[in-house]
Amino acid sequence: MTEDKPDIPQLKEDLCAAIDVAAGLEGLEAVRVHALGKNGVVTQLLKTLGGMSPEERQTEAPKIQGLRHDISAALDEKRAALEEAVLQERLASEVQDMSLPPPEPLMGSIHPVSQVMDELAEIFADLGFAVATGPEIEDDWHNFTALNIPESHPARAMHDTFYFPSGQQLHSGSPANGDGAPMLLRTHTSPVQIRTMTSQEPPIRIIAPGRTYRSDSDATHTPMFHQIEGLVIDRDITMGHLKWTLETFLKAFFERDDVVLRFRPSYFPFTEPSAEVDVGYSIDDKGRQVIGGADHWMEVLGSGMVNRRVIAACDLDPDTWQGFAFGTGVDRLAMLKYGMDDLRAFFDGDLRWLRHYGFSALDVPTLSAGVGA
Ligand code: 2U9
Repeated sequence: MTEDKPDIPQLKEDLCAAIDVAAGLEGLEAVRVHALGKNGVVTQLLKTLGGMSPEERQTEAPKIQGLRHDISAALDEKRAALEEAVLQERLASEVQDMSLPPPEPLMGSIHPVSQVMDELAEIFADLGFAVATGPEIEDDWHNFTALNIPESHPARAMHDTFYFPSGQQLHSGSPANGDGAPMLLRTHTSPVQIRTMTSQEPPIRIIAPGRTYRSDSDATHTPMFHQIEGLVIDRDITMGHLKWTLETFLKAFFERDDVVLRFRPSYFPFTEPSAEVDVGYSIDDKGRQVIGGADHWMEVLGSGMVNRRVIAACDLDPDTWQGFAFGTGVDRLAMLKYGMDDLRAFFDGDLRWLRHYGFSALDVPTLSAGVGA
């Protein structure tokens, strides 16, 4: 071996000794950089292969590459041993206190009105209906006039409307709003359907759930209550479509196949013909009303074919477009399904009531799992 030739066995011995004594992962990394880093001793040796004659390279290359391989393997082995030691040390020093109390249970609950609104959205989504919303402060045209309830109409008085002091313009942009007519709290969600009909092309299939207001307060009426209305506008729509939709909806909502409906002729200014819908129920051993059968009847919905005048008010041709609509009270549906007897308790904010009747935030209504899980 000539003078300038490196002593590979010696180098290997020195590097292996350094690897052996490396105390931690950082120390080992320093040895790796010293040997195999960009300017490491083994790397430098590998670079010398380029300057050798083919004969010399044939004898030297296996030695240098063997050195790199051995050092690399020694480093891997030592790293695994050090990592294992670190793990063992953590396992020995960290303790799990199995006597710690469990986490606090979830706070709060979903109000039955929100739960029923979610159930309704789920059921109607399955039937192809989108959810539409609109302002709770409305103008006269969207809440009344467009719905075929002109100023002199007795239905205006029936609605017990909350008006804002006149001249107070909180909202603008509707055709009949420029004349200073007072704004009002919507008395039904129907203006949402009017806004949809004037801004979207048919076919339309929407439900409009939300808060509504009437100056009325007793055991069965609160000044603020929740409604859901539905609207379909398309070609060749008949009362058959209305009947099937309401039957399918009520069967899904009450989760029973024996729901029986009765359609009674009625009158609403915005539908012609109009029908009130009763659902059959019976009384169980404990005197409770149970939906199903045809022993007794209770009114649950109003409905009808959308009045031609309403379609025309929204600038659609009533000879081309027809539709059906329906409306019901969400609070009332919640009471019927979940057995509450006093509507006023819905809005008292009594935590005991909410704990009793509320739903878990984790129980999201789905058709597959049952909408009222
Ligand atoms: C448009 C056209 C027609 C919605 C309808 C009813 C019948 C109805 C009441 C039920 C109980 C309200 O909560 S309640 O007091 N609603 O009886 N609602 S048809 O008809 C419409 C709506 C919008 C454009």
